[in-house]
Amino acid sequence: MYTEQALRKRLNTSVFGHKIYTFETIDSTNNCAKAIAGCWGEEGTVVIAEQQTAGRGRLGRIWEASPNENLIFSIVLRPKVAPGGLNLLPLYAAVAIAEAIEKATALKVECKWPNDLLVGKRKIAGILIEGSVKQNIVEYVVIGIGINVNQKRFAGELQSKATSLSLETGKVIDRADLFRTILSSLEQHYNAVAAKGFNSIIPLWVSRSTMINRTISVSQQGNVISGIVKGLSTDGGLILQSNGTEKTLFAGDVTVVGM
Ligand code: BT5
Repeated sequence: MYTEQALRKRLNTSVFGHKIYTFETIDSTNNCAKAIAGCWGEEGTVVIAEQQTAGRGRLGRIWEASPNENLIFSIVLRPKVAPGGLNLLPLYAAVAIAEAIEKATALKVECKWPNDLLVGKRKIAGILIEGSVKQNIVEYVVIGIGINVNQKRFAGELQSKATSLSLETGKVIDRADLFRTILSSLEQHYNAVAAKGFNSIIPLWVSRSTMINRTISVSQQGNVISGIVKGLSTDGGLILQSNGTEKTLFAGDVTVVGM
């Protein structure tokens, strides 16, 4: 079980992780972080757990992670971004986490729109952004992060879709070290995008994606749209050329044809 003290040791951030709440078991770190944010919890507050009883992905899907082997945490942010820019947040988080994982393990990490990180085409991490907008102002954003670290076995459909840092490197990864590296990368990129604009993350994200110019199909609650990925819009949408027209999508599950 993590202790706040152990996580904080050698942490070199100034705002991210200023407060860290650790839990053995929790329903979802995102629920707790949202409750804290709703009570004016400070930017950079982290909620981290060994186990979630209701860990979730988008649209209520389940995030499965065996206890004591992975990283499961959420961060409270109060970005100065218009509601229309919120789709850039998962891209920012994906780039920062990918960079940190590469620094810690030397693995090559790929970004898959909108919120996945892949190693060798398998999902190694997922990002869940939730927030509150009041009177057209972003009140807070919670970034929930699940990373498969030392887990070696996955059940059901995940057997063929998921992987972990340990499976990919053949090593046991120090989770506290990785947590600090990720927090530091998230803070550095946050400061950079706050200064330059959140859409400055787009070229970094694109350079980590193999989706551009590929044929994909995007499933959106039962509807499937196929087309060729032309890039990202300045507000983080996926530009798809489909049936002779360009469409910009803001949500959906992507399958890359031929993968
Ligand atoms: C995500 O959703 O990938 C976002 C996952 C975010 C999880 C974190 S953990 C901390 C925080 N607290 C929470 O309650 N959540 C966040 P989505 O794109 O909807 O993908 C969900 C799908 O990923 C599932 O339906 C499975 O197919 C797959 N999946 C579930 N667990 C996985 C795992 N450990 N590794 C890889 N894939 C997984």
